[in-house]
Amino acid sequence: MKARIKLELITPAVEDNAPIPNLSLATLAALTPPGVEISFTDDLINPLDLDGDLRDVNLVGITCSTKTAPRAYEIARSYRKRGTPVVLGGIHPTAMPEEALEHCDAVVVGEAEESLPRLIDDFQRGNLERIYRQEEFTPPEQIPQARRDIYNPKDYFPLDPLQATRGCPYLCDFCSVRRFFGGTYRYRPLKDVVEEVRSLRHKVIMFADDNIVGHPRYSRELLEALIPLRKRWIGQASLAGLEDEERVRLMAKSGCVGLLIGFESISEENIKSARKYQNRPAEYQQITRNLHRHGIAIWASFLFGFDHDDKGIFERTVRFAIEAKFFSVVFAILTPYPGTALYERLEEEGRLTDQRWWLLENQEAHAPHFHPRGMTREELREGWEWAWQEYYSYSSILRRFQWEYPPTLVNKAIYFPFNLVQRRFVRKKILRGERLRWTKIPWKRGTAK
Ligand code: B12
Ligand code: SF4
Repeated sequence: MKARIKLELITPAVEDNAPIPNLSLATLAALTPPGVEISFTDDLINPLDLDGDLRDVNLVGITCSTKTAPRAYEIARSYRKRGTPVVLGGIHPTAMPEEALEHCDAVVVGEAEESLPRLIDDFQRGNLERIYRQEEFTPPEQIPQARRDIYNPKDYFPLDPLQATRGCPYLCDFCSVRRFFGGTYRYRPLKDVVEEVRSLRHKVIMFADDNIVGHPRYSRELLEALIPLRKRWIGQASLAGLEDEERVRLMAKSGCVGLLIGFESISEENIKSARKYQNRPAEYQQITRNLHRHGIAIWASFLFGFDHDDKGIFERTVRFAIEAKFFSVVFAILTPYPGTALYERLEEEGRLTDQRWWLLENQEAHAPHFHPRGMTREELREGWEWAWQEYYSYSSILRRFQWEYPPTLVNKAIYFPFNLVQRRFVRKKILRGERLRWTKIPWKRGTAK
């Protein structure tokens, strides 16, 4: 006879962040067998007071990325101290299962569509194992519709996240996705995706796919199926394929209003050494114009610290990004995430500053977590700060506004407020380093070199 149990699902947060609903736990909720009572805490919305009252439940499940690992471990230890068993899952415990097991009772490695029901069954029978791992990647028809009823939509931006595909065939050495989700696109049956989109309450949806236009035939069918649903959508796309004007036109027609695109570097040498072969800097401008012409705003992402970066890279990149008139830009310092080819290479070359840099107190403050080639760590950090400051200066915000293109909804209504909020983010988080919502990691003191 199986015991009825209460399961608490938690998203840890390490800093004030944009309130976007998390798809991981809504997916886990959908995988949980009936008869299990689910509660949910988003640490961003309702910060957990670990010295105060915690929920009285039988089992806790925490999702965990490398950024949130220290907080996830801290929450796990607090629950375990009260005698409540804890399961950790997600991208970081998958890369570092042994480390995660130091802080919890069981780890789910990889996807959980098959593992989670098995884990809950074992738990109800009093047989919890230490590691759960699926034999195969989840067949896409078994990806369930997320259960968005676990969170209060009023706590978040008015948009619904969903996923149509998993996996990525590209080889970018700094990225965790291929090893986690596999090197082919697995795409959910179109009818499942359409049905899920129809059920969504908001006008705006966010595809949490790594590349929503990755698979040419499937993406064309998906875009066509979206047209009659009259949603607006944002998502991530790889540059491969975006030079095709027909496809971009179809994307716009299907409701696409904005794309997060990993440009990563304007240097051809960096792109090659990072094995992001699908990016061709010589085509950046044409692709950008193409998207803008169809009213699709670009949220461009760049990384600094590649081996071919010199001290001039910051100015060259910012100049390029301002001329391209990107709606918004994220500048990140290249980060060796565990389980990536980049991590392994830097470790082999003896260039990591700390093998488990993510456990340092306030990990962001210690970045870069490696010794760059073309400049010192301090110069990389200063250049990165300068780039943010420059891109979100008042003059840049004015220069980047798209006067010449048709005023889309995004362009007209959101551009200035969004960029002014970003400007504030730069002052607070990038320049003053005010990222933390918690202050101590009791089991390890930071020792950045
Ligand atoms: C959407 C997304 C975002 C959105 C987040 C929106 C939101 N609130 O969720 C935005 C754009 C804001 C974002 C930002 C960033 N992101 Co992001 N993001 C993604 C992306 C594309 C999808 C995540 C997702 O929703 N997946 C769908 C769910 C269903 O999958 P899942 O989380 O893996 O869950 C499954 C399993 O892992 C497992 N599971 C997960 N948790 C748990 C918990 C338990 C208990 C169990 C049993 C199982 C389990 O079960 C699920 C079903 O199988 C992933 C890449 C990817 N393909 O996953 C990157 C990814 C997570 N992001 C990444 C990064 C680096 C970032 C940034 C740091 C980028 C930056 N430089 O600023 C920021 C950090 C934001 C922050 N402060 O935390 C990395 C993380 C690497 C790492 N080792 O941690 C990833 C993997 C991409 C990459 N290129 O490597 N991101
Ligand atoms: S960065 Fe994007 S394109 Fe490259 S491997 Fe990761 S998910 Fe694929």
